[in-house]
Amino acid sequence: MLAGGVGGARFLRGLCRHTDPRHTTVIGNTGDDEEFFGLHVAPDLDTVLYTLAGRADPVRGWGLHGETFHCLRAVGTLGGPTWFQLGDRDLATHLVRTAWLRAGWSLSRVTATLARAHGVRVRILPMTDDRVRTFVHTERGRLPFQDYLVRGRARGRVRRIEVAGAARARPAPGVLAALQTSDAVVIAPSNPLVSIGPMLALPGVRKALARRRGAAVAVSPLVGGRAVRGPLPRMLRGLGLEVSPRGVARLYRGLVDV
Ligand code: FO1
Repeated sequence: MLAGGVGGARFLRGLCRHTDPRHTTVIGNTGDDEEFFGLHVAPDLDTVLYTLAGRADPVRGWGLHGETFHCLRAVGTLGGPTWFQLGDRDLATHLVRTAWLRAGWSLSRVTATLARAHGVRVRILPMTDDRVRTFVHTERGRLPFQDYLVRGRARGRVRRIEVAGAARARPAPGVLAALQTSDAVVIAPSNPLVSIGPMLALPGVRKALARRRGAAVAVSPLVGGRAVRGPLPRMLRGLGLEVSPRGVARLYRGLVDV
């Protein structure tokens, strides 16, 4: 399964009730990853991890259930930025991830180690171990994804989505093999532009999907013209694309059967 953040993670949780988690692989978007206070934050991978571990905040969908924000408040009193809400226990994830990455581990190894620590048996693969960064171009300029979504509340007409670094990045070990050899591929009801799009922009991913023999199914993140979550309708409109499951299907033309 290819998945972004909250919508993808919740769908995956449902899917895993009907599949053997040990035979399920999720490929997660890392285009949203950002550095805060020198720490590597991987929101989509963490949302998948926390959701599958049964520890995600049930209302927000991201972050940990029962989280506290003492550190963030202390940052605020010192005059530091607080627009991206990093919880106290969530910070532990970013601390160990950053330490392991600095020690030379790949993001794949970090992610697998965190999944084991949470008792998650589904295989979680980052889409790439290389640095890929999604930027949203609006009339307000070129914004890193979290700046656009969280700090700027997805304001401004979207003109272009840029996935910087994708052309030179390699899919993480196991990604292309999973797409080629699995019985079925499911594209989760995630944002096709900024969650799934960065994965499709990696060399070899589109080809692997187009050539595979088993079923490939995409689930629309739009229901009744509204997104399950997030600013997708606004983004599609800004780009002049149809706000409907058909509009989403067009983005996956040649890649999925259903
Ligand atoms: N989303 C928000 O709308 N506001 C936040 O302050 C915020 C903090 C945050 C911290 C850790 C994390 O893993 C995710 C967080 N998210 C927050 C969600 C995230 O911005 C997006 O939902 C994803 O990047 C899009 O899939």
